[in-house]
Amino acid sequence: MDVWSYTLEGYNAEDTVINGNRFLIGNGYMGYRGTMDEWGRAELAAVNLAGLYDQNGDKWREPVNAPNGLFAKLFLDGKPVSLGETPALRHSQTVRFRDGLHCRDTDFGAVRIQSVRFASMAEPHLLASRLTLTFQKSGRAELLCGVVTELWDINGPHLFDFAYRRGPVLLAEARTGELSVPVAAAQATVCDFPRGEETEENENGVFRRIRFDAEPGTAYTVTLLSAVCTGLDGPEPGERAVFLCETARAEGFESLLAAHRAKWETLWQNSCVELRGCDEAARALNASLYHLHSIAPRHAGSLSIPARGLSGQTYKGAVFWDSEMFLFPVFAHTEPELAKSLLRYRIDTLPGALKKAAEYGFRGAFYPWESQEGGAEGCTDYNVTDVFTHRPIRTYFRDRQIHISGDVAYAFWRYYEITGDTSLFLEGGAEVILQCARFYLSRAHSRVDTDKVELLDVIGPDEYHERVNNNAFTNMMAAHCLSRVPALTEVLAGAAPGYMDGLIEKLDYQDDLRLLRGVAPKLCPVFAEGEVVEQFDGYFALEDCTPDTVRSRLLDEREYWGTNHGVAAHTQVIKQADVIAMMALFPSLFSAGTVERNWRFYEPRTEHGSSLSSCMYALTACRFGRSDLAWEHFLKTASIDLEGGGKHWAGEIYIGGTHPAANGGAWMIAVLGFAGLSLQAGELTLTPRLPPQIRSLRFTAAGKQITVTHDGWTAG
Ligand code: IFM
Repeated sequence: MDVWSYTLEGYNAEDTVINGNRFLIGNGYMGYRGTMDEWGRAELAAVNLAGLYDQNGDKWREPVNAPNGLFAKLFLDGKPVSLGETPALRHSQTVRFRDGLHCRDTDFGAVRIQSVRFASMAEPHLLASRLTLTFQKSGRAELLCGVVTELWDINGPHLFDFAYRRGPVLLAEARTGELSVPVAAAQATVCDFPRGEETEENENGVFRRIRFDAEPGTAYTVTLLSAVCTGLDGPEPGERAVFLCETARAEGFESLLAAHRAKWETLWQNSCVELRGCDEAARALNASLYHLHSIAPRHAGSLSIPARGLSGQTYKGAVFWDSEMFLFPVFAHTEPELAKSLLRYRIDTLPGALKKAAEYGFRGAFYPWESQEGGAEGCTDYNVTDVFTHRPIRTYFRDRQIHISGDVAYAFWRYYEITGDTSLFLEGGAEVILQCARFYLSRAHSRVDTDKVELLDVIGPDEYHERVNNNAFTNMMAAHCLSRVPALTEVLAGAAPGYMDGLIEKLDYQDDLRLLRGVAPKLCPVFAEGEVVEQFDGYFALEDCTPDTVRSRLLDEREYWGTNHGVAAHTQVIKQADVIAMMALFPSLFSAGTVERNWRFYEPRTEHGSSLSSCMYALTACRFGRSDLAWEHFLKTASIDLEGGGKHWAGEIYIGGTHPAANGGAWMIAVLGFAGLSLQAGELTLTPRLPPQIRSLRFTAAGKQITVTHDGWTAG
């Protein structure tokens, strides 16, 4: 098995959506779905842009899809040749992980179409594709290439006032509806054979018709180069896109490809985890890291990653806690600059978090549950649609999933712990922590009778139980956040004398400082050695049953399990790791025996209805020395996007796409779980617990080449 690529033979129309995700290419600036060159809106072809959002009327705000400048459709003797429309004798689609290439090879009998496509890792605005057409018999061939502006949108349209330019480079320009941000996509073509050409524009875009007499046995090669720029990148994006296409054409496909490959190679140097012993797992792990690299915002110093990456507009293109808990750890260990970009996004969006807290009547920073541009809250009050009534259901993710602020603060602290670098605190990270702590101070309730401090009416990671009291995970994140303030003061006293005093003064924080020292211990969930931690007040009194029992009660496959009347709400069945997630994040607080006891209690009660769940179970199984129990969770997590797994619907809302959190989770299980890596201020230790299926793991950490086997580990 080639562990560096994935190929699917044959064509099945039903897999079109999944394949769009599975074969996605991207470079952090944009994602290009794994669709055929000749496909369009109906097949969900899309160029998904990072960080640019638009709201159409009162529909959901979502990221913008750019016009598709890699479109090319062949007509042979006047008839279209298109997969799905034209019978194919043979078809295959491949994604190559090592160098980020998408390849298709379709033999239609009369003609064979092959293409190689990439989203340049060297030039974030550039897409390139090379088509090779080989004919069986002579005929009149016409290749319609161009920039397609008929776009797939979930809550669109988002682009208006299209203007086209024809010439050696085709250009489509438009502006977003809400903020009038210009968006431009250009296309240049290169052909090396005699042909006739003409250009045209219509309501679907701007096109070039390339006509030629096809000779049997001859391979005709056409290179398509497309540049995408927006008003967020700088002035005159249209001119810039045309210029980039012209420059790319002068440089040539081979040279562009070489630069792209060289960049990919450098990315793998630091991040590659060579897994020996199980090819299936090795390939799934490579695929996971491939997806992470394809969506990592290296072009920006301050940007995070949406929950469905750049595979489309699902989940409104929003940034969730997934970024801090599942993506940040990979980058913090392999590419700290990128980890900083993810955290800077939270620094830059602090005003949005302050505003949200104030809107709910609290002080401090309440980060959006679904964060969009500038920290705008994308999560709506009605986030799921009921399959029976088709009415929106009131969900409380937006208002009650308050662990998000603690998750953000946790990641800032982890960055410091892993790297020993305090610079992010001084860039604004310290202020983020202080404001998150302030939020919990104003959100918590103090009980007169018990002297306990409580967080009431919240939602933990398990979203099937809404509006519960004292969710252990949430209380722990809040307590940790509060306790970071004195810890930070101590760290910065040495690293940046006077900085905290200035900040406390600036934020008028003296009273909060006095309060929080006493509050943190009272908020922290109570747990006893070897005991099962109750997920929230009253959880143990709920009906004790399994996910299968709950599933058997569904009246509709797509029915939503959560909310007040959901099938899981009154049972102990949980959507995803919750108490176990807490134990994974705070390993030093729980003994191996306690973790195992909790694992064995909660795992059979967990639906794993979120792609974030299995990773936490796998990590904790490693902690109590049972990597064999972790193995299935690892495979499931790592292969989710190859298998097209994960949930595709929440009620009537489409939630499909790639799963960056699981991709990051796969790395965490392999490196932090199986190899047991721990980095503290750049100093590493390893506690290997390889499962029997893995012979060895090799990866780079702290500049050293680590090899882990069943006999131990070496660092070279
Ligand atoms: O952040 C997650 C959440 O925990 C479960 N629902 C999906 C979100 C995005 O991945």
